[in-house]
Amino acid sequence: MPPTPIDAVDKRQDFYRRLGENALSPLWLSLAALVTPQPSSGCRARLWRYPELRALLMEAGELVSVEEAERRVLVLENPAFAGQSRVTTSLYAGLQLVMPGERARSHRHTQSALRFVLEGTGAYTAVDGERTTMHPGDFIITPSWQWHDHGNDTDDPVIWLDGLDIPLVQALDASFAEHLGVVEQPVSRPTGDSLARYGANLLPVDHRPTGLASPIFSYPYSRTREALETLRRNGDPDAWHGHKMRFVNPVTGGFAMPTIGTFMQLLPAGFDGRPYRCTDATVYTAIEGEGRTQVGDQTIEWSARDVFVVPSWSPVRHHASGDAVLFSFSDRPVQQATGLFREERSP
Ligand code: GTQ
Repeated sequence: MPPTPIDAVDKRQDFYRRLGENALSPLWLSLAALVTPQPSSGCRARLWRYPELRALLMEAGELVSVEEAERRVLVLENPAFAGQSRVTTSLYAGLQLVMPGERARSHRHTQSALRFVLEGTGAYTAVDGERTTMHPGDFIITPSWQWHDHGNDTDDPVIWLDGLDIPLVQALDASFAEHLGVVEQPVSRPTGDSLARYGANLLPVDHRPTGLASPIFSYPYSRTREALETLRRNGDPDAWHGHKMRFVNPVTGGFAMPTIGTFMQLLPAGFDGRPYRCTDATVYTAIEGEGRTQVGDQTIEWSARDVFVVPSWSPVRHHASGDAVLFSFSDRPVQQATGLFREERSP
């Protein structure tokens, strides 16, 4: 008997099925979606208003204990990545609440974390044996694999924005985590020690870097704000960014963390920025003031403590009504280290 003739389409279908059975796939069906002419994750611009976030977080405070939650956090999920705990393709963001008297127990993980304090004065986070006191606008880091626990001995709730490289570590499949076994790590250095040692334009004379992250755990807003104010007095803002600075590891001159870049910018009253785009999708929060940011053809109107996200390669224009200060973070260090970072200023 001659073989049954099958047409070319059936032959292909049969071929693709057999490829699948052999853990293979034809590149010609996926190439255009894999290697795109421009960034194409679908990541969307989105605003979270603080009053709504805060109300939901306080509800979480009543419904879930910090012991049960370990970290009482509402994750900011990009609408394009529902259920994936991503605010951008590579980064995670969340809002964390620690109520008066609470302790979030000590643990460590390979993911790096940043905290940007939005509300409450006097709570603390302990990192590597030192407690750092929190004030609104402070930028605090938890480097990879450092023990950290949080506590609030004040009479008011403390709320901060968490930024972590969770999706990035997930992509690399390099997650490790463990609990210390006691709620609080032993305190071995007084509060303020690392800031005096590494954050005063000085370094210990024989200092050798011990890790990739900045040895300064806390960048107090009082100092950041003072520098920005002086820059504002001294000259015109950059036409795209206003007065924009990046947080620095004083040992290397690089970013404060190896995977997450952090920035603070003052937009003077009436600032009307020109369009700018870059390949690092960015999470912003205002610590002072209000304004609006055009992201592509969308306009985001923000006030103090609102959080918004800008996708990769979307044109951004900032406008500020009164003086405004924006904190932001992105995966720029990774993109720069790998030669991927691109930016474009429009006239
Ligand atoms: O505070 O240690 O938002 O481990 C996510 C994971 C916060 C933290 C988050 C964490 C933490």
